[in-house]
Amino acid sequence: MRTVITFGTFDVLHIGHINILRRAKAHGDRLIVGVSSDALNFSKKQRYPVYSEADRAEIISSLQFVDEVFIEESLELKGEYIKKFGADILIMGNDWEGRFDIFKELCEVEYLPRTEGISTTELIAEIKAREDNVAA
Ligand code: C2G
Repeated sequence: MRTVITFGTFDVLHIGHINILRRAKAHGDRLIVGVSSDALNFSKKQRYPVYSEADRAEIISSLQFVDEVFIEESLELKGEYIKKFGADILIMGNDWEGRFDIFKELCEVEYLPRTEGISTTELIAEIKAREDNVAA
């Protein structure tokens, strides 16, 4: 049994999230996803996600290629999570290229190409722009 682990906020779920989770699962038999906590997001980005951590975790755990979800409380705990879940490989999008190479002593680490042209930030901007058009 080969266990894959990945991490992310997965706020306002979109096709880029689906693509990376599907491709992550294809690297093994079991996919574990660490969904970053609201507090972790606030400390990294000075804003809270649109969806709460409970809703984000629920949405991700309902995807057919996701086997288990937990809340990622701190970026620094990745090594502990890798050990706890017995992960054989850590997968991240290539916006994180090189950032988690220190965990190569614990498991394989691979970065997959991001899906072009979509992000939660752009989606929020797009929705806002449409609202402004309607209002004008
Ligand atoms: N992603 C992607 N293509 C996109 C957008 C995101 O492949 N167009 C990938 C990212 O590379 C990441 C995952 O989807 O691997 C989750 O992305 P985010 O929700 O933006 O997560 P992030 O804020 O990068 O949190 O411990 C790490 C953090 O929890 C990662």
